Amino acid sequence: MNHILYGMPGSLYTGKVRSYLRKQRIPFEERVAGDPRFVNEIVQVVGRWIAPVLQTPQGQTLQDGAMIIDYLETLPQAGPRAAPHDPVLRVVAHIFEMFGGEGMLRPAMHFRWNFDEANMAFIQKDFLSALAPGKQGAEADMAFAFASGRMRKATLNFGVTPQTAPTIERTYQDFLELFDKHLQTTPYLLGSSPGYGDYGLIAPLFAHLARDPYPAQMMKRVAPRVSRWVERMNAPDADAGEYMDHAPEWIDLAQPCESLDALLRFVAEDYLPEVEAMVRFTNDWLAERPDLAAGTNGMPRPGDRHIGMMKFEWRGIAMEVMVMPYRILMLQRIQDSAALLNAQQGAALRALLTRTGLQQLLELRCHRRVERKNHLEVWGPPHNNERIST
Ligand SMILES: N[C@@H](CCC(=O)N[C@@H](CS)C(=O)NCC(=O)O)C(=O)O
Repeated sequence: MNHILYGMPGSLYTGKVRSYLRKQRIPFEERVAGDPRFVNEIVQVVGRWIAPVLQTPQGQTLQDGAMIIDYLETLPQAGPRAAPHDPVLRVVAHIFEMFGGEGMLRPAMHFRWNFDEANMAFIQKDFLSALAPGKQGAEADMAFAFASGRMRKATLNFGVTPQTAPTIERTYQDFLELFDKHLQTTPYLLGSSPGYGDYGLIAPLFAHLARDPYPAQMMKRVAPRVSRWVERMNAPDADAGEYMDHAPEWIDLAQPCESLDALLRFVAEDYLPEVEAMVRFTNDWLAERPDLAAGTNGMPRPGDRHIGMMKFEWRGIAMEVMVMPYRILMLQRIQDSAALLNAQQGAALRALLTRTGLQQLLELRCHRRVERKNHLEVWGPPHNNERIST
């Protein structure tokens, strides 16, 4: 039996896992979330409706894109590992994994849900074929109204409003230009094969930003190399003929790479303020709940994914967004990989992050770790002897 991937073509996080499975040439079968086996069996096991879910040939059920890739990395594969050999590059890869999967939700959701004239006919058909296969008429209309209503609400809760939209559009275009420039010399983010960073970035850049009609056209116009990278990320081979033999196996951080620095500076401006605010909010939230049992998430409905709404200033604009413990888990991945570095590597990483404005990513910590249990994010035990400060 093959691995089975449950998700849908229009799903952001499914795209991350699909791309990985293809790149590793791991045989798999994809099933849509409207498949009765997902609705009747998988949702019961996972405890909530969420995609992607991977079922292994041994019958194990795994949820969450990052956890699924971590599991698949332990298998003998045909393709390149997601973790770069250089441990410093690995930290950089996890920074882009977090930024792609979390920091880029605003442009992804904005360009999907706020361009109805260009997008809606496609999105409706695309959603229905995956969520309600075979359904028509009023039943289909109701299914789409429910799904799109939820996603439009989520769009607002991620911080996409009429006040923030013009800046989201402008800065997404900046990102496209920077990434396009970077791809001039390398087919993947950090060299000749895809890594955690590419898998993070493909999440928003495939289903939403390369596939929905309005942003797809924009990507082709503004950043043809990014559009090619999206194709490449879905190909089982390296699909990088245009680089001939010029691309480095891995980017050498000992040499200046201005286009990578520029991307990291973009992450610092675009996302670091939100990470800072999230850690502060979460530490206050935890301080108010000193008795929260380890292994629980403290939510009235355990399947809920955000602990509250926080305000912070984003590029000079007041922004209000959900605070999601999952994002703390992604931050921990960066910090855990940084903790493995020796003194020389640590110094190289600090130099890179200091010159790009991201040094705080290594310092911002919550008073309790986020762990995963029964397919949910839960709080780990309180740290012992740790200075509590917010
Ligand atoms: N961090 C999770 C996020 C999964 C996620 O948010 N998936 C979306 C689809 S792309 C979903 O299931 N949304 C349903 C909902 O929130 O109701 C992962 O990587 O698996």
